[in-house]
Amino acid sequence: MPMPLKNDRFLRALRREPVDTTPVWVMRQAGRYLPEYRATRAKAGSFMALAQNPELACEVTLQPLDRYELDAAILFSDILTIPDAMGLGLSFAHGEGPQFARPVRTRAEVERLGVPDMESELRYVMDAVRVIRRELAGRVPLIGFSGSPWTLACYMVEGEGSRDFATVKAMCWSDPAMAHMLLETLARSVAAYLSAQAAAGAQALMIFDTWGGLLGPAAFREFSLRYLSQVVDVLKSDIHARDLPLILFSKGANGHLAEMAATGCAALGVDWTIDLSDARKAVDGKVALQGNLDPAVLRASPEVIRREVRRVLDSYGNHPGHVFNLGHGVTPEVDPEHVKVLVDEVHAYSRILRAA
Ligand code: 1CP
Repeated sequence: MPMPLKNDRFLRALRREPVDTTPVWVMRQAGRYLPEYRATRAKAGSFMALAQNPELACEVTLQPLDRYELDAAILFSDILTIPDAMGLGLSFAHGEGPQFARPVRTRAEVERLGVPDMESELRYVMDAVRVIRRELAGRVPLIGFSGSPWTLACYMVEGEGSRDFATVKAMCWSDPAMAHMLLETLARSVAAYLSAQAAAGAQALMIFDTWGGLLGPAAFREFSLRYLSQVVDVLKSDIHARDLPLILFSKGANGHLAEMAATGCAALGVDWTIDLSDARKAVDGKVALQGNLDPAVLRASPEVIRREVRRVLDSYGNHPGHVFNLGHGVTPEVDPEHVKVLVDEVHAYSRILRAA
């Protein structure tokens, strides 16, 4: 029998139920800004060796929880595990950006792609989920995650990170049928991947559509939102995932919050370019919101961090359904003490807000 949760604020907030204080976690909370993370990665030898070792992946997942009063853990892995399992050959050059040995460019290459087998080719991810759930022993809930079909396609076609992902966008315009074939395979893979993480013990699920905002409105609907929606539909009728809250995060797509909320997800991640009060109006209170402090604020002084945390909490106001987070991942040069300032201020100030 799994242990009952000692801290369920995060899950309660996602269900828009009342909580004693606003739950908080930080995107990329396990990462290069932590010296203990860098030490474990050095021990593993490389980022992929770390991600593929369930015990070490568990160790780095728990590191930020030992430092800060976080209300959720997130599986330590990467969104690019799916394309790697499809045979594209993932590596990280000198711990920097990702690179694929075999990017997908032609129709034949798209046709050859299949949905990976979750309990063999991606078994290391499911094993990590099982080990982390055991070691968490009910401290906080565990978030499983995937990239969105569109964001995975960006990396698979480009072959590496990029500012504009012009190669995949060119494919969308020059051969839309081929782009859709790729996105269909990815949507089935993402749904199967998240279902398998739910079966292994994940307690909430999040989809990162980091590059949704590169698309204009019509293209966003056609190449990103349509497939996010497909994944939500599959998960809603999936025996393992149907009771888990699902968070969708499309960075730079604040013009689409209402449409995204209409997919039936539980919550939306929000970047820092919109006030949460406006985001709440856009979704009409129908989903929870997660966000949205600008990660660059963590480079400022503790006084400024506290002030900006309060600004985000005030903007959401005293309503149910807020999970505090950054608007994107914490960056490597951030002082770990500044993350503590953020987490503690979220809890302290949101208690005051509730009492007011
Ligand atoms: O050497 C290292 O340590 C590399 C840094 C790193 C880390 C810490 C990478 C390479 N991936 C991760 C872990 C990771 N990636 C997590 C772990 C859980 C957490 O603590 O949050 C998660 C959720 C991701 C998700 C991820 N990977 C996204 C989506 C979220 C986002 O930040 O937009 C994306 C786009 C990636 C690709 C990727 N993997 C790694 C890097 C440096 C990148 C970005 C490359 C680029 O800029 O295009």
